[in-house]
Amino acid sequence: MAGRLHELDTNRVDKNVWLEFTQLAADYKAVNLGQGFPDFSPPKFAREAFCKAVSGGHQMHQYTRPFGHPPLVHILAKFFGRIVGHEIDPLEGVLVTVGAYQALFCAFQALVDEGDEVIIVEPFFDCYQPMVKMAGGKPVYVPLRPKVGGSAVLSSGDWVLSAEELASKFTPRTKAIVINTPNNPLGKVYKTEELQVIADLCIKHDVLCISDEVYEWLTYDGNKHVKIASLPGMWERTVTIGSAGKTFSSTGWKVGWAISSELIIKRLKAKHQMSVFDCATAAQEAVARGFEREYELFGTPESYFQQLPAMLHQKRERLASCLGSAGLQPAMPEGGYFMIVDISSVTVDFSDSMIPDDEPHDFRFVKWLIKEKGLATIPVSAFYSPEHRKDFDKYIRFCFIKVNKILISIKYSPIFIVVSVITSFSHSNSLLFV
Ligand code: IK2
Repeated sequence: MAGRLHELDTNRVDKNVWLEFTQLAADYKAVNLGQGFPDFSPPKFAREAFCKAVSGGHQMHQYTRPFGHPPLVHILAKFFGRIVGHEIDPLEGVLVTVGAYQALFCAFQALVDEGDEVIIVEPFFDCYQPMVKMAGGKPVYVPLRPKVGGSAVLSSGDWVLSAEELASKFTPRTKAIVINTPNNPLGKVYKTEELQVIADLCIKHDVLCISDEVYEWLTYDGNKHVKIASLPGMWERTVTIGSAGKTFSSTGWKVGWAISSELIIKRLKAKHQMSVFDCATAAQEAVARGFEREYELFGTPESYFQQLPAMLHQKRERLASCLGSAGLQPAMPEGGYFMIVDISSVTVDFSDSMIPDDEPHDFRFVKWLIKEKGLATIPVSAFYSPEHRKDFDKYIRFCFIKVNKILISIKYSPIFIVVSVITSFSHSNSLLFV
């Protein structure tokens, strides 16, 4: 037996940016603007719904319907049917999963076969690539790039796809494309015209679309989230993925869903049945009550889907102003709760911090920032394929769904002074961080 155990390849647990940087932030007790989760509770109505579920009848503590708790699939079908302009069968067109993460996993497992090519738009949520590979597929990358010409990149909307480059990635082996709007880490909210280019190619080449829309309610400055499934000819070929964690600021509940045609959902159900089978009943019950409330209040000022982005808009401004007064210019996110900043003007001496030199620059920079200055962020090249990582290793990502005290603390703490120092020194391209 010992021999067998020796054979087990522990390297198969890949390095993971979340594990690595969350641990590092904890080890150094850093102010954590890294991983994307709120450091405050879900809204009162959601908390109360959860408590009511837990203290309710015995059924709330037992298995529910494996493909989704009935009240939840019914309200999701009703809610999203109204938005997408398509009748959704609650039992056949919706699958409830353990967070959006498992919905992604089921989608790749169900739809990608050995040798299929899957186009992934970069930067992308890091699990897409390994999940495509696990299903036997081949990831094919196409990057969003900052618009060339003009002045500095001011908004996440300045990151665009080249229609020609995108078209060149479609081959007879292409099975699916994965998009994420609003995008993590950029905050880009795709415009209808941009989605139309993608939709036209999907229809032309008979390709499926996996659309990760976990930040769908979080848009700013009048930008509107558009569902690619709502474009003509796209409903049948799109899997739309959502997350209660992002919707109701409750990432620990791990409730997500996939919505699509009956044919596609049937295939996802088969994977779900063989992996997870059933999701936590009480959490699903609470999410159902949350959506029922939001259905009634939709578009009114009382709706959480109005209140959360309004609150986040202020946090976005606050963080941008802290960074701006330190001379760092963020690409203002149109959506989501992340902001990326170009660090290329900052020169750092890593030699004292024992940071390995075989890593991308942004990884080294973030490690240095955590270890030496007590501020945790996330390196943006983690959201790129190994092939393109080197071209995008000059950005770091800040998460701004944090209590104001934390955001303000950046401004008044030594960290902020350090950030200011970073920038003032960077202007002369000299370096002194002591
Ligand atoms: N899709 C995207 C684009 C996500 O960002 C996430 C979750 N979180 O990201 C943490 C971070 O970037 O710091 C998911 C899917 C997974 O969502 P869930 O938590 O519902 O599984």
